Amino acid sequence: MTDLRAVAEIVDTAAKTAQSIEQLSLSGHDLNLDEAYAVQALSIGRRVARGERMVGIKMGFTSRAKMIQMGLDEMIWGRLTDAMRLEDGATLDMANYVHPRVEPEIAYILKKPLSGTVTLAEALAAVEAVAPAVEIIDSRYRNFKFNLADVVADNSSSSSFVLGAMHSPDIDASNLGMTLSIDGRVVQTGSSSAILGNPARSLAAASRLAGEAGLELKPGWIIMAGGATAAEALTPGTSITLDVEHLGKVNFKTKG
Ligand code: OOG
Ligand code: MG
Repeated sequence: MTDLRAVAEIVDTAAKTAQSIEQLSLSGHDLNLDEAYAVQALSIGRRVARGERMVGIKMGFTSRAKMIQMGLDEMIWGRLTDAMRLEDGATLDMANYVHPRVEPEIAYILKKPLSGTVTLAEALAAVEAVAPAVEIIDSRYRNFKFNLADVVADNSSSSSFVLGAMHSPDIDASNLGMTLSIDGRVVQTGSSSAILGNPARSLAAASRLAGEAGLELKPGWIIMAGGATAAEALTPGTSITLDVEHLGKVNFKTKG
């Protein structure tokens, strides 16, 4: 029997020290999906014990582009803590990451709890604000390679995120143009509709999947809908901007 606490320590330490590790599935820890989510919960428990606070969840593999890039086709989710949030315009120190990548996303901020299976309308009725967002993912596994259980145990590659300006949920975010640029050069273009046809569907899925794990989405929480395009690798000394139609820009820099 695998000691899930010991595995949680392995992934948490890798994230904390930005040291890559071998895939769990290749190093004697072939977890099933339930065990992988249990490891995720235990590793976030270690962060909470160090003083971090849970502030939401992120969805993964909610667009075809992301599924194709990573070779996996099942939706996953991960936990976000306050320590993962970077301010708009912040500078990210690459030394704190193994091999970070950036993704163009949409974020929802909740005003009401959400749990279990909900309709799209019920999900949207719980939203306080919608914002353009970038996620900085960073797999702790060597070469950014993993199977589904590996990535889930590694908190679904959650690493950092940046939110742009908050907007009224009355804005229809189902089909907004998204442009990701690095140093002013466009590297990814897409639409929010690439996220399950409408990112609000990802919010409803977050409620359902978290509910299956006994977790309720709480007022004030941030729900990241998942990358609308493939992720782009970060390099030092660059400026990254996401521009979302009607929602505006989000920017951060990497230390040179
Ligand atoms: C897993 C995380 C996927 C997304 O937005 O699809 C994700 C990974 O690709 O490393 O965050
Ligand atoms: Mg993401």
